[in-house]
Amino acid sequence: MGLDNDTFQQVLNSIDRFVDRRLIPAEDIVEAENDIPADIVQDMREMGLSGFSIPEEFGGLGVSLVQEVKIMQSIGRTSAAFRSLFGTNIGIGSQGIVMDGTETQKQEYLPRLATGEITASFALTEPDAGSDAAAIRMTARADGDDYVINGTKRYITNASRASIFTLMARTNPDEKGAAGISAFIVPTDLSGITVMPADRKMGQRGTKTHDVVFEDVRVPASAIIGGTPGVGFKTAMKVLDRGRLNIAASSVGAAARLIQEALSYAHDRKAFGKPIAEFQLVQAMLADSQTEYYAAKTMVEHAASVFDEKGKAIEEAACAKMFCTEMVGRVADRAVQILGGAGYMAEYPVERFYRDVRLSRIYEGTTQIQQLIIARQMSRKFKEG
Ligand code: COS
Repeated sequence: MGLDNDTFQQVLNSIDRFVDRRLIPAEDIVEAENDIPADIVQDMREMGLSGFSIPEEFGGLGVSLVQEVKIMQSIGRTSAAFRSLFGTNIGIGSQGIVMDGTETQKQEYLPRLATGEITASFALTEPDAGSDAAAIRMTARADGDDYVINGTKRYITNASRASIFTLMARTNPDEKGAAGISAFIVPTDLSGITVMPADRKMGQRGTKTHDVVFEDVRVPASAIIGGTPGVGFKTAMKVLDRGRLNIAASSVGAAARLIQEALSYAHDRKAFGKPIAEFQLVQAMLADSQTEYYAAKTMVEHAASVFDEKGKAIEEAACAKMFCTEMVGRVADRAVQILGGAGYMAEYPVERFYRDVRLSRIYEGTTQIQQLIIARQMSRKFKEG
């Protein structure tokens, strides 16, 4: 499964080089302009970044999940905006189609998602349904051979860049929970769809999230992912399990960058007549960060190997999401502390990373939701004996 080792190593090396030479030098522009320059968007497409998780038969690279988390660690070393641009194509926006789509749906959408010609956006969250995803209210009412969609989605990443939404809506109004939900592929240019202005956020400048309002949006029944109504919640959960490994891996990448920034500063900066890297209290912070980084890296790669082997890794993905995102929060905090006053200044990347990584503990399932998933899996296994 995935690419052979030599080919993969070449891909990873070229992504590493691209991150170092092209993306890291552009971080300040993204921060200042709150957008990614068009020439970099084009270069990212040409690198094949939109399609590495999409199977080869549909034009992607078809990497394994272990390989994917290594790529995401590399990309995690730079601004979250870059990952966010193609992240919905390789992750939560496309994977519902990859996992549960019909052959026709795969043929129609995956090749264009793989090249980055079109962008897919994942539309689950609503104003009154975040952690309790099964509480969504958006309706998709059957009308002849069509469904008519009404409601509002919230914090939808890439909504303004997307050509399609993979969207969860309630097709059975009598069923209040998960069983009444179906997943749809909805072209974003249909009449009745309004993408609201981009949200203003604490960090992650250059990423775009929006409310999206649906008023009597008509789609054919063939837009239901996999063709079967009532199983959309399960599709969403499977997609999120995989997506959580992506977030975990990019957190590991962000930690690597933060440790590098802190280490480099600690060797440059002198106090009391010597580099602060020679003081044991600074060394303790560096060592704690490196140890946690190593544990997180090992965990996410192992969780991905379980997914590759068994086709799912619900508990492992939740453990990795929780540990890696909490870890990078601590690493970012220590990096600011090591840089001292400089760490609070926008001139140094740790200030931006500190704000950017805060979201990791929230999106694609908060730490508390991961705890709930892990404990449920533990109890289920305990009861099964
Ligand atoms: N894979 C496959 N199926 C799954 C699944 C998974 N990971 N998790 C749940 N399901 C299935 C269950 O097996 C159940 O099916 P059956 O009724 O046939 O047994 C169904 O889905 C409902 O599951 P459950 O009862 O566990 O649903 P809950 O409403 O209790 O919700 C949580 C479960 C809390 C885990 C879910 O709402 C969640 O993940 N919330 C966070 C949402 C999130 O991450 N939002 C971020 C938005 S995207 S950026």
